[in-house]
Amino acid sequence: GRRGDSGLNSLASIRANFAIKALDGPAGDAVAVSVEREDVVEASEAFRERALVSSRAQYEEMYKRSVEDPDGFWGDIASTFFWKKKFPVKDGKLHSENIDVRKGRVAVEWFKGGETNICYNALDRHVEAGLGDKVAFYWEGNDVGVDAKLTYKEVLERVCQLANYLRSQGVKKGDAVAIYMPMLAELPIAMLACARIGAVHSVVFAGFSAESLYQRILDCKPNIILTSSAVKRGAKIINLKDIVDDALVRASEGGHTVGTCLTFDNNLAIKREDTAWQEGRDIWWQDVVPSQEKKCEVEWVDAEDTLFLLYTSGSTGKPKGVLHTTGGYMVYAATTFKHAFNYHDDDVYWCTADCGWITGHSYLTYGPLLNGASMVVFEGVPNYPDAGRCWEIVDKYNVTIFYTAPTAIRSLMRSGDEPVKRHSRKSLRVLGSVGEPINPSAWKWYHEVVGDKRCPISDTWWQTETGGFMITPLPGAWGLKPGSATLPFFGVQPAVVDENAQEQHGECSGYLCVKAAWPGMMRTLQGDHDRYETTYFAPFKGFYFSGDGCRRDKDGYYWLTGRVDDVINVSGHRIGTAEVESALVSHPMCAEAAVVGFDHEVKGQGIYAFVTLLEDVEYSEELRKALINAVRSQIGAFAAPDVIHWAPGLPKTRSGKIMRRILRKIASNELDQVGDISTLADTSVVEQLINLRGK
Ligand code: 6R9
Repeated sequence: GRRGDSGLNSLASIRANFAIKALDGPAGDAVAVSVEREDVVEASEAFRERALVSSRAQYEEMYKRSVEDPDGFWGDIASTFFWKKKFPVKDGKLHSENIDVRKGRVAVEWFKGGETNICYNALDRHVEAGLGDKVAFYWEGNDVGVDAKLTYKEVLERVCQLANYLRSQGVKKGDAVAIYMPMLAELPIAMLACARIGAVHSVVFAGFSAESLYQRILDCKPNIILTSSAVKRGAKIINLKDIVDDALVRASEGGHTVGTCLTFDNNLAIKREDTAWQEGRDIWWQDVVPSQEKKCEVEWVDAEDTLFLLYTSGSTGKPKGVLHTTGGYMVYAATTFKHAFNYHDDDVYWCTADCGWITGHSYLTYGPLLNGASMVVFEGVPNYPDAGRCWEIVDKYNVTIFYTAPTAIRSLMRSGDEPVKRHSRKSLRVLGSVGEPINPSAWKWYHEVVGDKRCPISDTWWQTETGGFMITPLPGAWGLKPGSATLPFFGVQPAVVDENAQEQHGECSGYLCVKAAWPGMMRTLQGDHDRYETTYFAPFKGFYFSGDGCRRDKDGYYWLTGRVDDVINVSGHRIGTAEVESALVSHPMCAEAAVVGFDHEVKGQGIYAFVTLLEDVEYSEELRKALINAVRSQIGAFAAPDVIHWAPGLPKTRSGKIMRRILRKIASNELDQVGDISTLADTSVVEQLINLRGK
């Protein structure tokens, strides 16, 4: 399999029936089979001369302080930002934390009582320091030749205009604002405008369906939604406004009416006059925003006031609204960005993520802007119009730091070296990877072909919930091992634990947890603090549980092995199997569905769905398409199953629990490894399923 070349097996595939509730069986058995790899890739002397941290010893010293004196360590860094009111020191501390459910309610606060504004720190601060004419965004459109440039001063003006408009609509501190937009410069601008007035942005990736958007709207109840008329991705045009209209109708029926829909006309597909329009609710951005004042008073907020909500998938139920606050997140996003990419003022940074995901929040918007960086904002996809597009853009803007996902790397790798080598790429200094484990063969291609062996690779492990990087190389500080995210960031105390919540020491493998709070961590789940505690802090008492499995080698390097819960990682997007299952069973012909992940050459994991139809319903191609469409319309196209496997019955225990371990083996065609099926209520189901493989 694809992951085979890493010598690692995912805990998920071995501890197949793992559920957070039932931690049954030994944890360490899975990744222990890994092969030790000794190829260590060191940075060049020239690179190390410009490294912010240039040796492991220097890191160890800084790390030691960061965990022994977190308040001193983070307080010093926080002091380099602008605070309207400096954060107070209480009993020698700048933060308070309880992450142990046995000791009471889980609660984390950093810099509480301090007043600041992240938009002010990301924009005004730089303009006031004389950087107003520095380029903030090099916007590159989906189509070649369509581009725009915005300086810090210009971004600030646009942010102010939008913020003024939002205020004029009555949006105030603490109010939620939904954003459903493609990667126009207006998307990060919209986020910053919310932050400026203390409003809480809730960005929904513009690939989600109307149903998903509606659910998120119902959960956070915004009175205004920002969108654009359409989006062009590659050669496809999608009318976003139609999707928003649909979601808003559902929201009204569901009990929440959104008063204003501000639509950016990006001049695609449909003309203004042909756009479905609801007078009183719908407003063209261009009609009301550019006429606003270019100055807007900042709303100073407490460090612990909410900055944003971002919904993410879990192993059960509906998506969770991960809530991040202002001060700790600001300090953490900025510091991790600077160190993991060895950022210098003359860098040009490009992150290919969409603002609809956490990477687009922390490392396309806040992290780089807080550092005063110039960055590329790209509307399109990496292989349009061809596989050379990324490197063409790298050369066009002299990109020095390039940050993308393993799925993009693997897909470009399949087009061969020529589209890469056709372009010079001589500006590149650092390469980054995020979203899923990067297999060593893709790592090596990225390093050797894209980076000409010159650029260290920062494989950054983190999550929506962590706000920023947790385990990541600091380029130049220590040697890299292809496939390993290497060592913890400052202030992060990872713990590898077994199923009894016992921390393992030295070389080991198990569940990846964290044993103390860090500034960027989420504070709660929107409207559901109990779920926050049960999901993240109850499974292993005394720890934050990440949902990932990992191994730690003799050098202390971490090797992430994938999710150990029922979350599938498709092209770096988290998808809960339960969500896909519920979309499938929403189809009137579907009686039952069970979804598992399988290794996919490009996407990392693909979605494999076992579907039982109602009695007397015949399988057909048409039905297969209809089922896939049900998922598209309930969640979004990116969650469409790759395989529908007709299942007359599903393998269940006598207590009715579906044995996913068996389904995973059938999905990955490891039919000889189905294992013990004696606990099944009906063992003949397995053979039936095997016979229907590929049918
Ligand atoms: C940032 C982001 C989080 C999950 C996480 C893990 C996987 C992310 C990774 C990685 C191995 C890396 N993941 N980065 N696994 N190596 N460098 O992707 O956030 O969408 O919340 O996903 O992604 O499984 O638990 P999010």
